[in-house]
Amino acid sequence: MKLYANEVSSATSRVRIALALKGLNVETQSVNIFGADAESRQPEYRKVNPQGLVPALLTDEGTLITQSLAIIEYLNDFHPEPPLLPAKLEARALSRSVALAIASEIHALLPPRVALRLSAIPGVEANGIADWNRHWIREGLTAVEATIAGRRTGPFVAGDQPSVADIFLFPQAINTERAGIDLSQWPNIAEIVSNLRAIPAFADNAPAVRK
Ligand SMILES: N[C@@H](CCC(=O)N[C@@H](CS)C(=O)NCC(=O)O)C(=O)O
Repeated sequence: MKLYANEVSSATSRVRIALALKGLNVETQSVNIFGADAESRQPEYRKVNPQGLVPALLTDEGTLITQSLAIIEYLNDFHPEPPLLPAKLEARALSRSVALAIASEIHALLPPRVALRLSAIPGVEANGIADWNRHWIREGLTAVEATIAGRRTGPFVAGDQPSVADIFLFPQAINTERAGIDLSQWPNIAEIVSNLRAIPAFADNAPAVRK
């Protein structure tokens, strides 16, 4: 298998965490995603992934899988241990809900392509983009906190084992702190993230800081 990846990308970090939890090694091809003429925007990479995004996973059968949740569910089906979705139906749904709340309602508003487009609008400055990012992070994580408050039964979002919800939460939480936002305002998230930091598969695969 080959993973098209970027070390700063939080969506790639999710897949790296899942691979580490499973103990799987894959070949990695780094794709630059920053700047108007980034490699990810070039026709060559669009032939690989028409969305021009990372991560993307090329399976041993030669099939390309895009979107981190689909990639992680594929890996979970391919190599079932340890399971990355809880056994109980409601907990499985909660885990996917939280993963999607982060991927679709927070992260989707923050990546390089969004910043690039915002910066092309006359009058929008770098601090305006930083403000935009903090707004969507705060609104999104406040909703995630309310979603999981009272429903947690263990040290993680949905149960006694890390699941896809934790895999999506961790990189977002790391980037939230890097944006200067204190996690302590969301007590459940702060506690879960502190538990996840103690697990090497998470700690070793956080998104890198952009140089
Ligand atoms: N929903 C996608 C998001 C993928 C995504 O936005 N990846 C970012 C890096 S974290 C990217 O490739 N960005 C390139 C760009 O924004 O131009 C997933 O979960 O895989």
